[in-house]
Amino acid sequence: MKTLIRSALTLTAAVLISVASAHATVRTETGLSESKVGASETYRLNVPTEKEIATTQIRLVVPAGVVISRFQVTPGFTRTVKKDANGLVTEIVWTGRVAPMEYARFFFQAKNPAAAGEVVWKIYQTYSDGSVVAWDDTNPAEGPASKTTVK
Ligand SMILES: [Cu+2]
Repeated sequence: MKTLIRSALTLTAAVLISVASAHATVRTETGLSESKVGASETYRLNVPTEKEIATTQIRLVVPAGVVISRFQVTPGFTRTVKKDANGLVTEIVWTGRVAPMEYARFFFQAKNPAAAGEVVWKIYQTYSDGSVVAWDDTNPAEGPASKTTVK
């Protein structure tokens, strides 16, 4: 009986850990955290809903030096972009619904920075109650920013 309780607790802990680590991330389309200097890359923004209410909006701040060229169609979502004076996309907002236990993926093409370094993707996830989860390293333990090593 004791063993049974202990293994049940271990299982619960494992489930909690795996849920907690399902952060909003940007990776290459094949799931990598690295890419090449100056290359055209397809990136994948992955956003899991981690509360018992739906995600309603996702905002991505485009890192300096990254030039976004094209978006894959994402059914069920509308997209707005902010551009700078040179017409470069600086920010993207997707509005739609990601229900509890679901995740959404947004693919886009971009040109990497011309110099090697770490690209930091800041993601802001809004829930239906208006709460916003910041994946921007403000609190690295709770909301780490996603990074791509460009080399
Ligand atoms: Cu998470």
